[in-house]
Amino acid sequence: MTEEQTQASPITIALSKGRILKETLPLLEQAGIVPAEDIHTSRKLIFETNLPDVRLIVIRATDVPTYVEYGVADLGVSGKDVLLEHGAQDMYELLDLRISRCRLMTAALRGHCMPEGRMRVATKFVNVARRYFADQGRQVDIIKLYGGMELAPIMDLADCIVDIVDTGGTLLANGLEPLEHIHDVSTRLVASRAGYKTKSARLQPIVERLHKAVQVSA
Ligand code: PRT
Ligand code: MG
Repeated sequence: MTEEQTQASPITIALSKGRILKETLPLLEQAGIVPAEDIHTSRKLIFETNLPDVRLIVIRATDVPTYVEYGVADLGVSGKDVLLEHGAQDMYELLDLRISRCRLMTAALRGHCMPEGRMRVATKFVNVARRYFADQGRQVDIIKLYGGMELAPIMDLADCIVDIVDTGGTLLANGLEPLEHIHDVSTRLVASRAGYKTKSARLQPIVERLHKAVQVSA
């Protein structure tokens, strides 16, 4: 892109759909960024805002790092769990938005001992799990699942799971208990390194306003 095009193109912020979105919109509003229509009821994926040069895209949480990494989105709002799983290299973590907080943990059937040798681990966080157990020198077979991880130990598909825990209620309801803490999770504002450099003059005021919004909401 030429300098002129960089100046003219809108700032695009990629938002994670679902529970993160619900907590992101009030923060954006506090920062003076308001979607031109109701994101919750619309089926659109791109939204203009009250600011003529800022638009929002609303996508699957796991796709946000990809849009940012390729420079298609200038900023992204993404869970730390998603960033860890994605790898998120060449990205700046600009702010901790302190919303949608939870923990990445291992969990297993209550009272069950872990096997001595190779362990089967069911998770959608395959990269996080692989790194975590490798760092500990533990031998594991990772089984990729897309949801309902709690079922895997019950059905003896796996010895343990790596999943998100908040209150612990879901684990409890399924006869599981949280075991090891892998990482604290909250939602982060990210930018691609390359993109942030070229548009920094326009991005910095937005980041600054969001920073203030986080402090006000804390
Ligand atoms: O669900 P889907 O596959 O469509 O998309 P998604 O899971 O990517 O999106 P969504 O809307 O579920 O949001 C997920 C993001 O929210 C995660 O990436 C986290 O960054 C964040 N987050 C915060 C959570 C939770 N808290 C949370 N409690 N994501 C999921 N959970 C689930 C968890 O998977 C488990 O089933 O809630 C259950 C545990 O909660 P407790 O309170 O019972 O322990
Ligand atoms: Mg979910």
